[in-house]
Amino acid sequence: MTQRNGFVREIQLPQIHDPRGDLTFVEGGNHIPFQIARVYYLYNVPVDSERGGHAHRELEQVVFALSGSFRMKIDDGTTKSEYWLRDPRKGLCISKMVWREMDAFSQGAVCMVLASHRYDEADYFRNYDDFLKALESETK
Ligand code: T46
Repeated sequence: MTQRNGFVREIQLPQIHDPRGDLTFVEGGNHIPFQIARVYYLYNVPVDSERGGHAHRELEQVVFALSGSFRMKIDDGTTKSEYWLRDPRKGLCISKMVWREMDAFSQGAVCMVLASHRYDEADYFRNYDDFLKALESETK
């Protein structure tokens, strides 16, 4: 773990360097701060695509660029930040209640996500104002 910024932190995975090709591994219960319930990946992403645009009530995730690069824009309701993912050894761990948007995909980019829960549409805030209202009610 290399860096913290509120609700987001970077996770550095090991790399086994080898002239035959590099190898990186992820161990549940070791590198990832939650039990992995789901893995999904984005591929065949058009370079002008914009994804995300939502927050999650409970879900935590670690996002990797396995190939190529893209930008993640992060908003915890108070602070906005940007992360460029381009190293398959480095994941971005995103807590619950964080608004995220993704863009600037390079040609052939592959994004892999390790998630703490199975897919549940009811876990999403897809409306930014609803997300802000929920944050406000949490702090009351
Ligand atoms: C995030 C970024 C990186 C499923 O049926 N199962 C799944 O596991 C997922 C993730 C999605 N879906 C369905 C739900 C929607 O009908 O696939 C469609 C697109 O899903 P979503 O709007 O979540 O896709 P993205 O790429 O905009 O966002 C996803 C994650 O939800 C999000 O948390 O950080 O990838």
